Amino acid sequence: MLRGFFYLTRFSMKAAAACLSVSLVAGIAFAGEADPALAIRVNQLGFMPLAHKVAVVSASGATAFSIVRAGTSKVVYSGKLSAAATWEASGESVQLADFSAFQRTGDYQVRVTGLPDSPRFGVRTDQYAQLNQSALRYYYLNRASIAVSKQFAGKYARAAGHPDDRVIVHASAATATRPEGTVIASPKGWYDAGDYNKYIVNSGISTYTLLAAYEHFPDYYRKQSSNIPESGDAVPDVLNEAMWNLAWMLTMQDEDGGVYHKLTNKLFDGMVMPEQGSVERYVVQKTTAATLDFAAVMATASRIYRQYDSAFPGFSARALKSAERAWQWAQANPGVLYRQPADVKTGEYADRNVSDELAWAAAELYITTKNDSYYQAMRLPQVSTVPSWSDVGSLAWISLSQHRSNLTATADRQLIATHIDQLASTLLDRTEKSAYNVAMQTADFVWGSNAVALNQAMMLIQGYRLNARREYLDAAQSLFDYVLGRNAINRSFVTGYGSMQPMHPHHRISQADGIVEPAPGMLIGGPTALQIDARECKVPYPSKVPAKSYLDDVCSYTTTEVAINWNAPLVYVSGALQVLTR
Ligand code: 9MR
Ligand code: 9MR
Repeated sequence: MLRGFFYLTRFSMKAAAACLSVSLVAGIAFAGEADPALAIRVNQLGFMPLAHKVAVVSASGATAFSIVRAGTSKVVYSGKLSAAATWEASGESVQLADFSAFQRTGDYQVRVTGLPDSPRFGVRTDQYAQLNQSALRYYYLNRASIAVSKQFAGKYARAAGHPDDRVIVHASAATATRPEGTVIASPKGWYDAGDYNKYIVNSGISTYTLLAAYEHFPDYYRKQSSNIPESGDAVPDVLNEAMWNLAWMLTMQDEDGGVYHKLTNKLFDGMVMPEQGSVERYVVQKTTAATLDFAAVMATASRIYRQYDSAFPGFSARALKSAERAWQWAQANPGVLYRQPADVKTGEYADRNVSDELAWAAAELYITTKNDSYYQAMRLPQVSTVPSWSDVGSLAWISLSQHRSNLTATADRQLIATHIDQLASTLLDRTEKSAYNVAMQTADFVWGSNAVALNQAMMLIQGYRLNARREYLDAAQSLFDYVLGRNAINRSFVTGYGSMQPMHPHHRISQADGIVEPAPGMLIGGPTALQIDARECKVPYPSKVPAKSYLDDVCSYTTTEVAINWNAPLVYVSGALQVLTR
């Protein structure tokens, strides 16, 4: 099996990368032989000097590794490989090279005798600042209803799309005061993903995660500039960016306090630029999930923007009032689930259980108003879970933990700490038992698996912020490494970063703009064995194994799409590691 490796010891990464893409294009694996490009996997962006640093090495019988200066034979560190073990999600037998003790800045590669060197990586004190900035800029580049100008986007400049100033109330959303066909204005917001629709449920967790990044690391984000039109004003860019979506979300509240589930075309737009997209757009059905997510985000925004009232006059008060009206609507309408109307074919975000949304909204309203009745309305399950668009319960624990020294006597501080710590410790336990040293398990390879990894990292970071257990931060680092190349296909899953990058995201702008390189800083969905799009792909998936079931092709919307809820934890985690590992 290792035959191919011996003469490939100095096999350059570029050649290896070329080989891999050729094999993918041709749809053939290296039959019977381990893929040389897969020998040593490492975070291809690199590390902060004081970070936990681990590479994954295909088991080859070797027992030692070294770190060399990139492109040379100058050994700067040597260590022992761990015993071989199998990662169930990829079926591979691998060893770990832990070089955390090596802290010198520079550019390096991992070397194991008999294997091709790892991709290059850097060690620097500001290693994640630029990625954090690009990840945030993704939101600017995907703003609806505004042109993206050359000054702020360079070659990614584009015309305005989807003005959404004349949106039609769909039959499913009709009321006596806004009958079917009523026209409302609902501009701004971010495009959800590869498609141009705007969905409140997914906006909830996405906007919250950006607001939490600011609320947890205000000093960092006050200094961070992301070169957007608002840069240089008195407001941190992350809050300026979030405001673009908050302004849209406010328009999605009906007069009775309920919130429309989505603003959408009837059919997905083709693979066209925004300005060529459909102008006939609808607001569809008010739902309990959308209304509660809205309440949670507006309550959060109200307390965060309070100090920026001169930049956004009246916003903080308006957001709170809107959140309370949404809460009341949800109290009166506790079980209105989304049902896709027959004439609407776009994304559903149809959550079937809204108890977590209720608890999250109650928690944010409690923190912002200090009104105990909200705390009492919060009924969260005993076991906390990793957040996703449909599972937002832990967002309540994140906010309660953040504000735990400033809550009323009603709040059970111990319970809050226990919930954060239990989840972090479960994830740490999985990490320590994992052949890859990551919390990701086979069951985590769902649609958007890369965001599962980063939301796990975000929860580990909460554990670390609570009780300073260094292992939690290290386990979060491992998951960040995973999305940047230390994975079963030796690929970075972030556009523009790493030696092997996603080049064909399922993203209408990236497809239609005629530019080869997708804009940097987009996290693509990642491997999943679902393959429900396989029939639309001219090239077969190279593997059915969950952690390897990935196709860098626009056809593969389950593995290469981008989305606001996936990029948000990329912003959060890259910023947090930049701040916490210094
Ligand atoms: O482009 C659409 C993408 O944004 C969605 O996530 C995905 C699932 O809803 O659907 C994509 O649209 C595809 C449609 O579902 C099936 N026909 C081909 C479309 C484009 O690939
Ligand atoms: O991320 C969503 C995933 O969890 C769901 O299983 C899937 C099908 O409902 O939809 C995904 O979200 C897509 C949305 O429906 C439309 N815009 C693109 C989103 C990312 O693929």
